[in-house]
Amino acid sequence: MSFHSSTRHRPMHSTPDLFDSAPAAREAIADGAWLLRGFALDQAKLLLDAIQQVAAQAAFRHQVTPGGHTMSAAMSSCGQLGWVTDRFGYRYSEQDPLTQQCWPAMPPILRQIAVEAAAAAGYEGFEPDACLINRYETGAKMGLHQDKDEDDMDAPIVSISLGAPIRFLFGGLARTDKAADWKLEHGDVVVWGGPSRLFFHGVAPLGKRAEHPLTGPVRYNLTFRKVRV
Ligand code: MD3
Ligand code: FE
Repeated sequence: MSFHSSTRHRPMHSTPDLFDSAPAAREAIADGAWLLRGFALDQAKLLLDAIQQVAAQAAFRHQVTPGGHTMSAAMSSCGQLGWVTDRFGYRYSEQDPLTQQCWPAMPPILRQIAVEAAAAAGYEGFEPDACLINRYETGAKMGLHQDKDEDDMDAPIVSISLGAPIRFLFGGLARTDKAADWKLEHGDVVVWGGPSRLFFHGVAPLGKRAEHPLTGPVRYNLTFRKVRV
């Protein structure tokens, strides 16, 4: 995977030419979690096209939580399994409840970048069977939660941010652990494995002025998961 050199963090006096041939920068942001700034930048347009192709078959929808709240982020899924919530609970499902059809196949361009990002973070052989797609419009957010509906807790989760920037929050294994605050921007990829796989996390409301030339005032987040062992 190529890497946008201007997004690299280099020591102030290092020689740019030497540094430019180094592997993509990875920043440790928690125990087992790596931030790969700009890892998906070169492919961003293709990824956005693939999202639209998925959404043409499995429309973005605002799901309802078991507590009766309508989620502010709209969601879709592709791959073998999609994540569904309704009044009865959360679960992974092989069918889209809106169409009663299988979810669209995971576009190869999506799978490929997720597998490459996992490997770049030290998780070789990642085989995602689900890709969840979140769409945030102005004010949309996601409260602090853990991702634990997957059977396979050894596999990492890979997340790709596209479009408008957002403040991402993550804490620790307990809901009350102090949450750190990171800005996630277009093209950023985060790989969550090891202990961080079960850390509480969420995103602050998409800001009124947050936008990106390719998406306008909209942010997409892709998360790749291995659900079945
Ligand atoms: C840390 N999505 O879909 S991505 C989700 O920006 C979700 O749409 C957020 O949380 C979003 O479940 C955050 C970053 C992320 C994703 C999964 C994680 C961080 C994670 C799983 C475990 C720990
Ligand atoms: Fe999550």
